[in-house]
Amino acid sequence: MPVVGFFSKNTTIKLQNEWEKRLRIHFPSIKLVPLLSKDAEEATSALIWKAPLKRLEDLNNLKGLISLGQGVDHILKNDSIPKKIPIVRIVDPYMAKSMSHWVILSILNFVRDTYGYDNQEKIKLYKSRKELNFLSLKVGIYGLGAIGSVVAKDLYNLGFKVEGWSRTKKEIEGINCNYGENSIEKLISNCDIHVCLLPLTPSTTNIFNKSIFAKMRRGSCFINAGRGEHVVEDDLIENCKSGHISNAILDVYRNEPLPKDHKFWEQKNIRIWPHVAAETNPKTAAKQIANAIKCIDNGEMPPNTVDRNLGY
Ligand code: NDP
Ligand code: OXD
Repeated sequence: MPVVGFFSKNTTIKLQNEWEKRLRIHFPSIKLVPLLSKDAEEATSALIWKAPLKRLEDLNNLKGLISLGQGVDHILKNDSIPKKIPIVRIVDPYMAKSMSHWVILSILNFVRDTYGYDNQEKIKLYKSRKELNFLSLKVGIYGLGAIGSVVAKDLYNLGFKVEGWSRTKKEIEGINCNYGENSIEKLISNCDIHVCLLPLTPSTTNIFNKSIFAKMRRGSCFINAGRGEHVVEDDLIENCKSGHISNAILDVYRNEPLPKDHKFWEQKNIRIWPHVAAETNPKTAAKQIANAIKCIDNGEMPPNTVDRNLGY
């Protein structure tokens, strides 16, 4: 019977039971135990989100780690995890679609000026506002992976011009795909809407900074659902204040939950979402996680094991 140590940011026994129920559909003998409990000392794998990573050092039977999300930065920030322990991530088409819906919602709110109409409604003002012409807007998608490639295709199918950026070469019908460090410049200067769907690695940390914002077109819209550490927050605030960035829609922050006294809350053209753009869904993700646990127990390399050298 494989014992799996479980930890999620909102660890409740209810959530753990929900995962156990879903996982048992695919692997009936799986047992989930709280990562911080004595029982976890038996665990051969751990299913975790933002766990206290020191705890892993006590688990002598541990053979593999599984992220409860698509990102693994919350695990890789501890570089003392032995290299022989595979780190597996979720890759779920449900999450990619869910993210796509959130990005589309954010972009359409920008294009149709939803927030302007919300303000007019408060003062009972019945008046048309300037609408942007979507045919002349170009969207830049930073990161064309499991999520970014789906978002790019969906936006193209909605009629937007889309340009993308990744580390290695990609071919996606209808999308102008750039790759490699220097080609980020093309997206920065060619696009009106910038969507960050990158993983957090040493090469992508603070990538959206003063010098990059300065090269964006005046009035650009900036959307971040990657990680908070992709953005130098003071540089974003400065650009939002000056109107160089006309709207920023954020789902992720350097400190989560976003502290109540954070300047983002006061900045009227920054919209705050509480890291919900694409939440992990036990129903759709359970099969691949059960399979990963099986592989780990059999000493096999599970699909979607991350490359520790690349950091994603
Ligand atoms: P993938 O690993 O599938 O894709 C990452 C993409 O980023 C790839 O296209 C990769 O290029 C590109 N990339 C990585 N490093 C660089 C670099 N230095 N320069 C240029 N491109 C780079 O990740 P996912 O699509 O599954 O997820 C992306 C991120 O989205 C996650 O890591 C997480 O941070 C975030 N996320 C946020 C959620 C939310 O609710 N806010 C939900 C889920 C994920 P290449 O293809 O060449 O390797
Ligand atoms: C993820 C996330 O990485 O929700 O899955 O941020």
